[in-house]
Order: sequence, then structure tokens, then C-alpha cells
Amino acid sequence: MHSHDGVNFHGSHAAPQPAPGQHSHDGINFHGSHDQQPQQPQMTQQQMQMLMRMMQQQQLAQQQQQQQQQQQQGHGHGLHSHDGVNFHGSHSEPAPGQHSHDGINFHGSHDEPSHGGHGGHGHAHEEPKDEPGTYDTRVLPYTAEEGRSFASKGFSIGIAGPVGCGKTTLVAALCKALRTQYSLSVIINDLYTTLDAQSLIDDGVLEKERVKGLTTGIWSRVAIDEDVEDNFTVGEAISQKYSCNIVIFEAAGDNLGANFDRNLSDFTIFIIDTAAGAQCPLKGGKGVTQADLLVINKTDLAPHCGVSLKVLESNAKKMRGEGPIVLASLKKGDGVDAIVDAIKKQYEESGAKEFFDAKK
Ligand SMILES: Nc1nc2c(ncn2[C@@H]2O[C@H](COP(=O)(O)OP(=O)(O)OP(=O)(O)O)[C@@H](O)[C@H]2O)c(=O)[nH]1
Ligand SMILES: [Mg+2]
Repeated sequence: MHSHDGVNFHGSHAAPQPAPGQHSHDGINFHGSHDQQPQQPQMTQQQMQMLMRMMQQQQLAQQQQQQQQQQQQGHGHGLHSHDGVNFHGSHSEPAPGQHSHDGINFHGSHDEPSHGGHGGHGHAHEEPKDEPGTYDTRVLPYTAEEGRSFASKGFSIGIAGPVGCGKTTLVAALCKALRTQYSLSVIINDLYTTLDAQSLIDDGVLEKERVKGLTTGIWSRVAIDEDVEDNFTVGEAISQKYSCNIVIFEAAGDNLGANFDRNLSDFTIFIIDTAAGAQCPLKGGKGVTQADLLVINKTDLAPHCGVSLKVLESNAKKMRGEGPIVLASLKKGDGVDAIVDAIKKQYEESGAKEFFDAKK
């Protein structure tokens, strides 16, 4: 519902649906309740189109509701839910030919934004606003006891952060730092392009076959933290094909709330950059508060942006408590060692090291 108090405005994006006999707000008379009036205004072409569109939307919402009901009875893909039972992928099976596993392009099935929520979720504007959470209460990685098997998918690192913060720069740096010791692959999410995946290939960071681009459309956040099936499927396939110890997922640039689901990520890294301002971490978002590691990148730019690194870091600490933070200038390679150390520590603690060492 809309509130006009000037502060909170909880938009509901559902199209207004006039009840029979009622008027819509744009003055279109749906059921002719002005019959006695001699000068009934004719519908303009624009009004007709609007009416048609509303009817189509209503029909689509009904279809999605039915689809969702079918899916709830539907299929699990071995993904975990947060309580350790099976996670049911919330969108329909891809049509044959929809996904391409060759080359760098892997089109997710999220191309079309749908009225009332993604693939029938219908929750985007209905759920109460959630809290950014705290580092201490974050969801921890799945353990072997909970069914985490490195045989199906390598130790997974999820890198998220706003557009342009330096995710791909970090992916490239990590590949260079880890590729001699580990079998790696990377999956790069982007809205509509595979530019980042291609640039990693062009830079010779990894062999072409080990780099997959995945397009999410507008569902960039959802693709890593809610409806992760596309990433999960590619992550498993590529891990098994190349016996990967480590798979790195880059999220498409998104907002501060993006945080990887544990099905995708044994170690989550969230990046912000100094140009976003010293207040940025205070705004919260699960990425800032609950990622396993927060990287504050582009420290070299701080003086040019009038940003105090001290204030920025202290604001980040306020939001993360004991959660680790690395200050970095990834373009120059500063901070990469600290990030690699944190990854290796978690690789060991997760049991991945023991698992892969035993296979040697
Ligand atoms: N000055 C400076 N520039 C950086 C640094 N790290 C990355 N950049 C630059 O920032 C720009 C964006 O970096 P990317 O690594 O592509 O950022 P991204 O987060 O992957 O961007 P999207 O995938 O588009 O969201 C590039 O021009 C990088 O060279 C840094 O430490 N300092
Ligand atoms: Mg990128």
C-alpha cells in the first residue's frame, strides 16, 4: 500500500484491478455505470491498450500462481535449504536448448521480468522489509555432516558488490594467485553481457573452457541468493568436468543487499569501493554485514574523493563487529595476499583441503 507521509513509501506494483461495476482510477468506465449519461466518453486507443495490458497482467499472474503450485510439488536439485532439507528450485525446468553449456555463454532463464515477482515468487513487494543482519548471525557454510560434498562442486567462493567496485579485478587476481596450486574455474554473472567473462579469457587468466558467463537479466541478486539453480548447475558441471578444487562465482553488480546463498558459496566476499563514500557501510545490507570477508577496494582513490579511510573503516567495523575487513587497492595488487590467506584458511577449515589432498 502507499503511504504519503513523505518518509516511507511502500510501493505495491500490482496493477489496480477495478472490481466489476467500479471505475478505475484513470477514469476508464469498465462496466458502463454511466449508461444514463448521454455523453459517455469513448475510450481512447491509449486507454484501450492500458485495459488490455491490465487484463494480460492479471492472466499472467494467474498462470504464475498455477506454475508455482506445480513447482511446490515439483523437483529438488540436491540444493540445500537453510534447514538442511532439500531446496526446491523455484522456476520451471529450462526448455530444451535454453541453456548452452558450450563456450562462455550460459543463459539463465531469468530474461523476462514478470509481473508480481519472479517466476511466481510474487514476494518482492509483499514481504516485510528484512534487516541487514549481523556477522555473528550469518548463515554458515554447509558442513560434510550436512551433506556438503566437494566431489560434486569444488570449494566455492562468491564475490558480490555494487557495479564497478572491482569484482572482476579481484577474480583475475585470485586466478593468478591460485591457479598453479589449484584446479580453478570461474562463473561470471552479468545482467545482459559476457563482457567480464570474455575479458578474463582475453587476458589469459584461465583457459577458455574454465570460464563461464551467465546472464541474469534483471534478476542479478536473486540469481545468487534466492533462485540459485542456474549458478549451482553450472558450478557442479564445470567442477566435475575439470576436477576443480575451487570455483569462483562473480555476481552481477548489484546493491548492498546481495549476499550469496550457501549453496553457492563456502566463502563469501563482498566488495565496496572508497568512491561510494565513508557512509556506505552504515547503510547496511547483507553483503556488508554478513559476507565472510568485506573488501574495501580502491583505497588509492580515497584522497581524490575526499573520503577518510579511517572513518570508512570504522563505519564498516560498526556494521560488522568481529567480521574481517581488508583494505585493498586491487588494481595495484594491494590486499590480494590478505584475501588469499583468508580463502586458504576457510578452504582448510571447510574440509576441502583434506578432501582434495586425499584424492592426489
Ligand atoms: N583506481 C582503482 N581502480 C580500480 C581498482 N580496482 C578496480 N579498478 C577499476 O574499476 C573498474 C571496474 O572494475 P571491475 O573489476 O570491472 O569491477 P566489477 O565490480 O567487476 O564491475 P561490474 O562487473 O561491472 O559490476 C575498472 O576500470 C578497474 O580497472 C582499484 O583498486 N583502484
Ligand atoms: Mg565484473
